[in-house]
Amino acid sequence: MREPHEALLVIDVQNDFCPGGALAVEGGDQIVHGINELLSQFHVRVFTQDWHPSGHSSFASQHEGLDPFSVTGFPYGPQVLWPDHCVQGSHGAEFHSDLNTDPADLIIRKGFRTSIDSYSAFFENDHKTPTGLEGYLRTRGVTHVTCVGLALDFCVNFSAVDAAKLGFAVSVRKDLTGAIDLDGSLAAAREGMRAAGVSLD
Ligand code: VGL
Ligand code: ZN
Repeated sequence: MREPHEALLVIDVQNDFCPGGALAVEGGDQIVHGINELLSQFHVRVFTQDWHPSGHSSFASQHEGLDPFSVTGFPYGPQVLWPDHCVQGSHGAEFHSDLNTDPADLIIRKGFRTSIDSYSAFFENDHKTPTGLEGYLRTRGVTHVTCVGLALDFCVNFSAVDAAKLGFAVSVRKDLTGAIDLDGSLAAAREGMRAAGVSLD
């Protein structure tokens, strides 16, 4: 068993990020068993769920003439345009059916504001709007966060870097993640996490 001040953060293990899903990560389903096993070691367990309204501004379908995986300017900076995914209430937004969600203390939903995307479990993509997770973890006495889930180069990366910036000690269990790897995003994510002091093992 881990120490009481250590939390496990299980990020976006949802059907749309698994093979057959709208934004599938290769092997995304193969991490589920390992995550289930790891859950029993932690006192504090938080899951995130990407949870977009239909017509979300991050969907390429809302931008005439722009293709999925292209990048466009949003008020808060560059934003990748995604295929429609994790639409609230859809099968794609549900957790993978083999993921044991019973041990979750808290399930935090993100990306539910139409005009702003949210990769990180802590802040939306404006890097300002908080999700409330920081306060939750602090009031539970958490100082260490272990991140697993999907996708390593987007939501896991942003969550891990934000956690480190907030002063948590952060490690990412790379074997329990999977990457989208879009135009060098994986290499950039690795470098960003390293620079933020995240341990990637
Ligand atoms: C994610 C792209 C769009 C993720 C979520 O979970 O990494 N990536 N929405
Ligand atoms: Zn999303």
